[in-house]
Amino acid sequence: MPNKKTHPSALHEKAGISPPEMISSAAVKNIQQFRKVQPSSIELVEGILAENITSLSRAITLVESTNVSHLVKANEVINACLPHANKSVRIGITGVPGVGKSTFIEAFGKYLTGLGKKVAVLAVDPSSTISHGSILGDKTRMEELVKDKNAYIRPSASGATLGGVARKTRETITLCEAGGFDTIIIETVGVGQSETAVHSMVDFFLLLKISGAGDELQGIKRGIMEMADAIVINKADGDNIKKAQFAKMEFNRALHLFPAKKSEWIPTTSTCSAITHEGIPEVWKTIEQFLELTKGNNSLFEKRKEQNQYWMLETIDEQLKLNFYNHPEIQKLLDSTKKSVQNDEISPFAAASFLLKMYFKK
Ligand SMILES: Nc1nc2c(ncn2[C@@H]2O[C@H](COP(=O)(O)OP(=O)(O)O)[C@@H](O)[C@H]2O)c(=O)[nH]1
Ligand SMILES: [Mg+2]
Repeated sequence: MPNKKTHPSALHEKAGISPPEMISSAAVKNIQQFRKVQPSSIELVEGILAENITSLSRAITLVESTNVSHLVKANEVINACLPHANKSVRIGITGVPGVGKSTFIEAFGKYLTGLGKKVAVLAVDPSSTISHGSILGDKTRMEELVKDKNAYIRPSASGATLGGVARKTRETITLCEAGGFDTIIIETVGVGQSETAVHSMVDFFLLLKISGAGDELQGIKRGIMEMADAIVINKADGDNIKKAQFAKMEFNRALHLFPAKKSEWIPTTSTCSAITHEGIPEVWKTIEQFLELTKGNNSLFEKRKEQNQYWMLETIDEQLKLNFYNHPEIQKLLDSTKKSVQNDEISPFAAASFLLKMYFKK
């Protein structure tokens, strides 16, 4: 008799049903994406040139990495981006903490994106290594600019040395320019040597100030004023307008005491309010005039060439030092040699030449 099974028997197992999903497929996908192999340098470059922000951010992270294997890849990306760089206006902004740099950059940046520009905001802040980046807090302050799809805000790279932070920022400029940003704003904290570093990577250097009670000129480092292409007195609003006007006059007088600039640009002074936006468009007008002059007499490009040479030498300095101090033999000898110097057993010069000899022998 043929086995005609028309109904399931209790002796037979039912067709199984798949167990309920314990892990959501979305989460799995997320994790898999995370594990995805890192994009190649060619993929990164393609992404950057296509103005893809994720690719840009990834490339900047690569540049900022201290991992030696990343350095090779970062250099590949930068070299491929170089022919597409160099076509933005680079603006440095400095001023003591509290003067209103972040608020100013938010207002100024919004004004520029309103003109159809693509604005990248970078920062050089060596202290951020310790304080975990004051600009991180700023990023929340630049609420409007953060949301603007034509703006890109990148907190300061961390690094043990200003030279290191500055080099990374310099390379980030190249990446941003290749990524289609035509206006690069670099903020620096108004302390230490970071102004010099920023001044060496921008076309236009803006010093932000606020008015005091008649003591405007006190406490400003002469060198910083000398570097400025414009001094802008911020917070010229409310009761402060008159004082700001007065400060502007004072600074104007002081600026005349400095020697003329190679570019033939005569530094300007003005007032503005980052809150009411009064005077903000005028700052851009000044920069446009500056560009017209310095492009016309070629000093803009001359300056950039000089800056490139400067950064080449800076990078050599930095890499040599890094290599020296990371050398295993030197690391072994450094502490004991320092002690010997401290105990007057050996002169500092003899000690230095001993260590250098050990280094170059390798
Ligand atoms: N009244 C007035 N306050 C301002 C202006 N710009 C900035 N501030 C305020 O000054 C403080 C410091 O500003 P911030 O942008 O953080 O300064 P930063 O440290 O130079 O970046 C904040 O409380 C701002 O709201 C301005 O133009 N007018
Ligand atoms: Mg700030």
